[in-house]
Amino acid sequence: MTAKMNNKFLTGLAVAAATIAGTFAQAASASAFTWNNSWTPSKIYSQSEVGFDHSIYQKYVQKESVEIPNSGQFLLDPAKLFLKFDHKVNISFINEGAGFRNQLAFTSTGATNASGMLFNDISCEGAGCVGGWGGNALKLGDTVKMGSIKGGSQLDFGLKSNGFNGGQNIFGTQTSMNEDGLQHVVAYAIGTRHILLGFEDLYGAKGATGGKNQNSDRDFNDVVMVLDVGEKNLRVLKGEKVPEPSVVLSLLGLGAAGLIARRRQNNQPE
Ligand SMILES: [Ca+2]
Ligand SMILES: [Ca+2]
Repeated sequence: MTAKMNNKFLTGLAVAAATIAGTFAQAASASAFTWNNSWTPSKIYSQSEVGFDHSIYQKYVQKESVEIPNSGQFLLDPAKLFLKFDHKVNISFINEGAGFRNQLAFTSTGATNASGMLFNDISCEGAGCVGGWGGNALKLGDTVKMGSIKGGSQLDFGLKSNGFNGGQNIFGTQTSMNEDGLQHVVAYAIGTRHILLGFEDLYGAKGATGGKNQNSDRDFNDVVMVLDVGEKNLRVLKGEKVPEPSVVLSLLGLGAAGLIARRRQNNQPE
């Protein structure tokens, strides 16, 4: 990795994420991403149908086979994408530079329990695609609506490497739970409400061969998505102070239960 490459990367992804503190409201559960083979593909909307514009995110997509150096130091922790506020979460396809036809799924646990396959064939063809290796299933900016996710939910994402063609390697956000013990997801806060997610689909360390290793380039551009979590959630993920959603709860009359609980606590002997 040359200094020039480092600088290029720094002025791309890292500068955009430079203000991120990376503090999160809750720790993720220590479990691997569990794939459900009965999931069916989600409905895909064009970016014009959902008012999305992929073009402003293309500058963050790493060049093909260019390793992201020391990616850990720039990360939001993709294993701790906790939403504090209700939001209709969308995920949009930004690009892919992969020969594999990967699949992406999500889970939400906590206040909203949901899961599903988001994209079942992440293959891009045409102008603007990093990779043009067949499939042609997605256009830049194509979007899946993940639905209304309640505040108090933990989002997680898993990649099935070459899943459309029967691949079985599943890579999740929790590095220690991946079979090769390596990081396969990077996350960066972008703008006011979006999180950029980049995935590496090849097993093993950079250049490693033999066994299950796949001579990985560790470029993290094999699937690149943008997740809309809303402004308040992103601010929380960036470690900023945001007014508590309990204010809204009390307006709905649900605060009474909290008051009773608090009185009970106060009655406890010290
Ligand atoms: Ca790639
Ligand atoms: Ca790669």
